[in-house]
Amino acid sequence: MDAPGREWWRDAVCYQIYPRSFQDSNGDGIGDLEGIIQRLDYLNDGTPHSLGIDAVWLSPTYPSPMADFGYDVADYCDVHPDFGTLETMDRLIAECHRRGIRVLLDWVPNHTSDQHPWFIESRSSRESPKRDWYIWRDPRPDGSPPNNWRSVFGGPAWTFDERTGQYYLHSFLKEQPDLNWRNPEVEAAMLQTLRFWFERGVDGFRIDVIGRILKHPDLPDNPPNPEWRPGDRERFSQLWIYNHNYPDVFEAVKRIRKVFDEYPGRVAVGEVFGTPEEIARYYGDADSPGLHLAFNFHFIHERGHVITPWEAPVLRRIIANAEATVPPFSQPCFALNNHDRSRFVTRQNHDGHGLERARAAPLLLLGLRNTPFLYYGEEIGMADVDIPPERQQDPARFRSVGRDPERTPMQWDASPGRGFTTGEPWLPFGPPSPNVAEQDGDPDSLLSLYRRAIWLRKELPALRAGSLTDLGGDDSVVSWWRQAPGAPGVAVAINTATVPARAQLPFLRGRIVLCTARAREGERAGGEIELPPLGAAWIAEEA
Ligand code: TEU
Ligand code: CA
Repeated sequence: MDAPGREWWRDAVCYQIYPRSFQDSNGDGIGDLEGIIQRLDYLNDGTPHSLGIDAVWLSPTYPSPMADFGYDVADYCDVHPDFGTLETMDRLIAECHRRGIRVLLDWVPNHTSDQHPWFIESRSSRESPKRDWYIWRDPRPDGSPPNNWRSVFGGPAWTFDERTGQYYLHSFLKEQPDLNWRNPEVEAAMLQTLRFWFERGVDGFRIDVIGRILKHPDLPDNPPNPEWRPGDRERFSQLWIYNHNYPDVFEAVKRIRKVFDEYPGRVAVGEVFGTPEEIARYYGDADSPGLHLAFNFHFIHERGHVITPWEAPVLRRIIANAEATVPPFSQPCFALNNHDRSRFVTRQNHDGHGLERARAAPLLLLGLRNTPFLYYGEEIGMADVDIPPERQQDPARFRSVGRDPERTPMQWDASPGRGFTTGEPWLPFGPPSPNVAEQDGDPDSLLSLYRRAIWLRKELPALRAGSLTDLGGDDSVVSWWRQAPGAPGVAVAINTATVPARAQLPFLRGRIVLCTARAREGERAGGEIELPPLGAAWIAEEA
């Protein structure tokens, strides 16, 4: 399946499935593992009629009270009955592997559910052998929490437990107590959960909020953020220096990596936040590696909650920063969407041109030197869905509506159940278009563009594995050049302006192999080409 000596994940196109929302197989309105199995041919049937996905990442599928829809894990070594059983997961892994699709699960090491047996034991008494598995502290003399840390989802990061008279720390919901990674027993127990799944054939993990697992040992107050203004989100009111990307995290990551190395071919992809330098640090060093890959979300947001504009100079800076910082033994890992963020089409629609930008998006994401992650529905241009107050599910309210709008069920067709369910979906569908059925046979559809992009990437070594050189560009055009030994070079050019623009190419003879305007594909290209408004193209060198 792979070139000898080259790890599969370097060439892979990955696809995030939010299991509740991909395919329901039993009419309860909740997506499940059996449903995912039914849809695997859509992801990769070995032909360019399918998307050509190489790996799926499933958001958490473990037993959970679902306070945070599975990111509150009650048992790391089982499957939630809503999704199936361990047997279904074994079959899903086998069915994926039969199609050459790798399987990544979601590992949540920072916190468990408050219903996890470890926490139930820990909170039972101050003398519990598991007391120190979580982070318990006495109140301050006035009864207030031990420090000023705020929860990511708002409110204090501490909850007082009447029974034992202490506070416990939770970086997210109070139903998600933080594990104490300074206790070696906790680390050992968590690492064992990785081995459990590796033994069952899982190919790797996306690691949830890895940057928070170790805090400053003294838990000091965080300093106020001087840039914060009333009305900004509360969690930005302080600088997270003692509970986020704290230096000890980077050493723990290396110990976690060693468990991955016990099982050949496995990959660790971290959900990390920070500057390009902080992201790069998660990869570790050549002689003591950390994560294989660390997500770079800068195309979504660079700092805090400010949406990254679709502007050539900004995109160019993000690419240059990643190229300059990620160590040479690995490569960047970009995503334009995930289950926590407003979808691209909506995010980039301030002037009504969101869908046009969404056509250029795959040429950016799949044209970069990186392991790209798509989010289900991105390939058909799904937008955020308005959720009426009585249907809202997500308890996290850092946006007024939480994260439900980007988590709505996959739209397979325009039927009442959208091909997703025969029952009542757990979140409303929104309008029946876009959907897979309407785009499937249409060569001009976004879905067809994604399919062509992914299959071309497999065919062109320069795109899959080549080096990247910035081609300069200007305020309208961001462009770069991909090159691999013995293979035709490929130029990627993206016009972020709403008027036509010209892109300079570094060779005299080439051909457009992919374009947001399909009619342009096959066109010969000289030293420069004209790009349509918000358009993009891949141009391959010809001998
Ligand atoms: O997210 C971590 C996280 O901090 C982001 O959710 C982000 O800060 C947030 O969306 C607000 O901007 C991960 C998971 O992806 C998320 O779904 C979980 O809720 C969270 O961890 C807790 O496990
Ligand atoms: Ca179901």
